[in-house]
Amino acid sequence: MKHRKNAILLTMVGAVWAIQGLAHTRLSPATAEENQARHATYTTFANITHGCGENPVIGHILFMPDQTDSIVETSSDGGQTWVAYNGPVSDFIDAGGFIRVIKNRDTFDTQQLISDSLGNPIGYWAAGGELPPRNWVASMPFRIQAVVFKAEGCAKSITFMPAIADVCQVTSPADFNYDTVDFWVKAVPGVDPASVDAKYFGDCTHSCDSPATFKVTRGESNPLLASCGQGVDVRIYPSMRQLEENFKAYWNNQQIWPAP
Ligand SMILES: [Cu+2]
Repeated sequence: MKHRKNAILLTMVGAVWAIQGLAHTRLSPATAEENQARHATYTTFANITHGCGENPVIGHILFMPDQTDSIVETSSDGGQTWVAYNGPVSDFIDAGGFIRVIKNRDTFDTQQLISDSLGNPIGYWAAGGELPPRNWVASMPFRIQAVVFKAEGCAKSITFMPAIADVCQVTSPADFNYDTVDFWVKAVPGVDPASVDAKYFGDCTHSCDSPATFKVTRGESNPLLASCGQGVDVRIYPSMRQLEENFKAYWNNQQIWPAP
């Protein structure tokens, strides 16, 4: 009996460790349903749960895939395997995924919008504050523009994978590592893991190729056409070009991160 109790206790301790190990920066809530109402948005929060090793988080940057040259993939087996889709995401959705930042200074004093080349707001950076390396959570609130699925498109869901960096030390890309910055980014296919570009995907000492997600499912009032069969799940994430362009914070026209 005593052994059994110990075994249960050990299992519970193991579970707690496992949960802590998984506590990367994620969105919550991370799911929503199609909403065709004008100006509809989904409210969510980026929750930062730890620093970089023993270093506090002093800056945070998040942006959505820009929907122009982002990588679009589809899955016909419930998300087990994904294949590149050779077309724009507008084959599947009318619009959606742009953001509105909810003003707040809970963790960081300064926030600025990041826009795509067409002026659509796709993200923000925040700085001027500090999240201790452990046992605290920063909750960054924002809204995501609601998604409308194209009636003739065959998507039954779309998952946005924003790119996120939690910055602990201002460095140049050459010094991105476990102690200086946590990246929550979907790795771009075809990029050499040993290259500088791959540094945007995260240090695998802690976690790499580990993006946050926001999944929107098709509404019941907009059923798939019979010609779509079972339909496909779609996911979209930033291209290498976008990562290089948007992983930058400017203040008074000066680049403040990464260090030049
Ligand atoms: Cu983590």
